[in-house]
Amino acid sequence: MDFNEKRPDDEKVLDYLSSKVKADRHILEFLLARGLKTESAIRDWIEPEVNIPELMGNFPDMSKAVGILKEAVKAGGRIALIGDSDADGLCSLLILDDALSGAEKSLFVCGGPAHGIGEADIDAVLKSKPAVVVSADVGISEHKAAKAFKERGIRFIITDHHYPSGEPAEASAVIDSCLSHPDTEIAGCAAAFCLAAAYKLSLDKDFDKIKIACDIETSGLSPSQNEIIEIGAVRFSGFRVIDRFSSLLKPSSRISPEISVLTGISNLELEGAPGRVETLRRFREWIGNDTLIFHNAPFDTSFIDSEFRKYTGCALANDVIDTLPMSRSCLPSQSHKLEHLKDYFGINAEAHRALPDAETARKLYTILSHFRTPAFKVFVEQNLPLAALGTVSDNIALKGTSRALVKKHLAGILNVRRYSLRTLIKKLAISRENLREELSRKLIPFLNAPKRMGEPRLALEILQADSKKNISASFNRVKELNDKRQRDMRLHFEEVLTQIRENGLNKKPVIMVKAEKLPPGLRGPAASRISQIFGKPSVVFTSSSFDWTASARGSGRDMLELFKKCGKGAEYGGHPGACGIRIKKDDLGQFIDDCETYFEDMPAQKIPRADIMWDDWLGKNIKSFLEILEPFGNGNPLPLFAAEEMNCVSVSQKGDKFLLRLKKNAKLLNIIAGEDPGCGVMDVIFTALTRKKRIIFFLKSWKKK
Ligand SMILES: [Mn+2]
Repeated sequence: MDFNEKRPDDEKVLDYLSSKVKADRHILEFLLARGLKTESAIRDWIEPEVNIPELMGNFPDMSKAVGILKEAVKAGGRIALIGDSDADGLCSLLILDDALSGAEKSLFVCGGPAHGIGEADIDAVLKSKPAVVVSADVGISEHKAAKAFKERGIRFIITDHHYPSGEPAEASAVIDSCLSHPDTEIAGCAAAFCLAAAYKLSLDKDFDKIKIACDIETSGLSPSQNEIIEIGAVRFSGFRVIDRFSSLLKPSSRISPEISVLTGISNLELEGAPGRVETLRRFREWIGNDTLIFHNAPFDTSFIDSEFRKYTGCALANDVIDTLPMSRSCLPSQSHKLEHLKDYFGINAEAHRALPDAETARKLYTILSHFRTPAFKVFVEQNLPLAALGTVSDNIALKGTSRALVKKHLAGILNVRRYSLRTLIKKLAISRENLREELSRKLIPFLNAPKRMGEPRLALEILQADSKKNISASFNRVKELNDKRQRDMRLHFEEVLTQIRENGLNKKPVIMVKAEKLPPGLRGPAASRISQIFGKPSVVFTSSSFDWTASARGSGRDMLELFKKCGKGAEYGGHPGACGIRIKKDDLGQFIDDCETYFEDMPAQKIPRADIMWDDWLGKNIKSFLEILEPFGNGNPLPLFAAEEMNCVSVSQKGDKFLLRLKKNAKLLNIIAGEDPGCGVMDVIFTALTRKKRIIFFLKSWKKK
């Protein structure tokens, strides 16, 4: 049986981590087994934070995009927002709409059956006579739209999270996570949130003014007795870093071991440091008359002032901003140490050397300067839950930012003030308990129904409604569509399943099925269900007069790569886990053959390996363990436990499942298994599911004795 083998130095790594991170050793062991390698990655997992400044900084075009919006709004120009018509696109539109409140704007959703901005959509947008068009959850492959806007002198900002098929569309600014940081998967609405939040931040009148964030390291606490040993500084304007200054300063005597530990600077390093006088003069010249920002400014300025006087002949005369009192006034109940604030705002930076701390002070200033204004705080509270909802709806891998969004902010959806959403949550009877499941089962399909059933504009109509009167009609219409969607699915999906079983398609490494009667809008959901049922990648085709269109679900495999390899001459797009392709009728046979060969040549997916030994957990509280690791789903599968040599006490049959009672060291384990293993001693790999607070187990493998 294939348990994870412990490597000899794992214990040492665990000892180290336990001393650094406050968490149960089993959790640390589990996260190591899941491939989290660094202390900060593990800390982020245990205490996830949505890192707003870092997020915005990831997009190289952010300043440009914000500049375009500001200019247009100032001139009274109209902003047209066009989004995909699924739940992710709709959430993106709501977020941008909120950020641009007060501006002249029009909202559109893509109206065609396929993903993308169609001709009719372009016409509708142009009719609104916009100065700027912002796309949401769509746009990176929209060459036609980009060209139409450019020809008319309309500036085009793309916010998207898709890979372009071919060259990216030409736009004035591109906010696409796939282009700027493809390693962190985020939803379209998270990309839109970044632009929206950056725009909100930029409304401060001092925002673009050049400032310098600084930090120093010193040989002690007293400016009269100790010295600066390192200076770090970042000159910036808005979100844009202009220049950095970083230098050690040779001290007049050796620094103490305590200071070495505290600062991470050794005497050896300082021996080779540049001279004090020259460095201080260079720094003085570098800062010019710009405003300086420090965290706890009196400490730093007293040192700098004293050394400036001593070595350059004049005092420190620049304006100074201190982020410490700013932090006290906007977060009254927090610790205000730079370290704690970093965690609070989820700012990533190495600690304690001067330049990284200056970098932290810059990010802290950017965010605090607006958190001080209640409007930004409210904006964040109201819109992060929408970004979380879109993340869930798009089945984004639950890692990093996306995990933090869902874990920390999804619950906030119940406090979103927008009338339409509040009404939907009430009408759909969404309960607080098992919120993610409730939203996935009720709200998200409801929002997706209009797109799937060919009336995409209805969902936007509902979400824009602001009174009982104008929401009722569209609500009832969407409800009808949603009911019909469910009926259609029930009706046609059974046929698809029968077709798969009768033709043995489920025995193949990838399930490719032609679902002629399935309404095209149900292709994606059908592919998801097939992958779920059979645990394999699936491709579901529906046909039109000249071509076949398919939706694919990866079940852990990269389907976009598959399309790249086998879909010559076809149009395709999406994410590795969920994507679509359109193929000419004549090419279908060849395509299916190529895909099957491609998968047959790939190494088989490994039998699941256990993440952690259950034996160590006998008698532990597994519920709290699961709560820390939640939310589970794409990118964060349920933990697999291994238990060795369990005694099978009894077996009983329930429907087509078997309930086993296993025992070891007087502890019982109830397992639901697919087959009757016969009694004996067995090793098992199993998952633990929290469903209505009960824990259910699945037997994966066993041996008889
Ligand atoms: Mn999306």
